[in-house]
Amino acid sequence: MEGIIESIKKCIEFGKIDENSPFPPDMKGEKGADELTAEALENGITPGEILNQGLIKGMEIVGQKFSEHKIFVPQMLMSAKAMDRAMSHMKIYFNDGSLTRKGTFVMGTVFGDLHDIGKNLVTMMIEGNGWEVVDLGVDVSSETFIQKINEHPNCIVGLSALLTTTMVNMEKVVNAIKGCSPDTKIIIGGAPVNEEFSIKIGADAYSPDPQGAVKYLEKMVA
Ligand code: B1M
Repeated sequence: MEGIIESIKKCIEFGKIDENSPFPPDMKGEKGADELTAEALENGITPGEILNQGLIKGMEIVGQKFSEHKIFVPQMLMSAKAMDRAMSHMKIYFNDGSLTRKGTFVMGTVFGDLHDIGKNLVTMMIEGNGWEVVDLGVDVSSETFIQKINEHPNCIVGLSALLTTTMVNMEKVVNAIKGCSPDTKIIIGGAPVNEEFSIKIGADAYSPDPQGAVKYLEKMVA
């Protein structure tokens, strides 16, 4: 049984979606995250074990490698696809309450900004680490963030911006959120921002990459 969990972890780490997927070339013809997750469930392995020992552990390795520049965006996207496929078998257990999420993460690219590739990587990593993600998309107003925070009490908020002209909008969003909901934690990221900027605008944290955001969230629920 340990073997199948290890194989699931490996499929996530290397982005092996299913038996037919040609990527990665050295795993061609082997079963992927899709078949192995279904098989593990059929063999009576608990959804919790599959999620925590296989899928999340695999995603942690992906995040670590990305932070260390050992893998790049395309590999990370393949891992996210493998994760998505495996999670399609797990949805039923979240719905019936036998699996629970670690918390809710509300994420968006701030108003004026249409870049979403980095945001999507962050949300995929966070979802893959066991969080419910409410992805608000791009060009998100302060009002929309506040509305979603009200709908998801105790959520943690993530803001992304890629332009020097929209990073200033982050400050407006942070002020608006903190004005209505001072205890809501906010993490920011995106190419033009840094730790110093995050402190200046009153955000609670900054991360240069998805893995840093995952670690911050983990700290919040530890
Ligand atoms: Co735009 N663009 N763009 N663009 N674009 C940049 C950002 C730019 C640096 C290009 C350049 O001039 N060299 C430049 C910004 C200059 C500046 O502000 N200093 C720029 C510009 C000027 C523009 C337009 C104004 C161009 C124009 O129309 N004249 C326009 C603006 C539109 C708008 O937003 N209102 C524009 C438009 C576009 C496209 C629509 C064509 C497209 C976006 C498509 C899309 O996102 N769906 C686009 C793209 C693709 C880029 C580049 C080429 C790539 C951005 C990207 O996706 N990077 C970019 C140049 C570059 O970076 N080489 C550029 C890959 C992505 C994985 O990285 O988003 O940084 P990134 O995310 C990282 C981290 O930052 C971090 O994690 C991710 C993974 O490591 N991260 C977080 C991000 N958010 C986080 C949140 C966190 C934690 C970590 O916690 C919450």
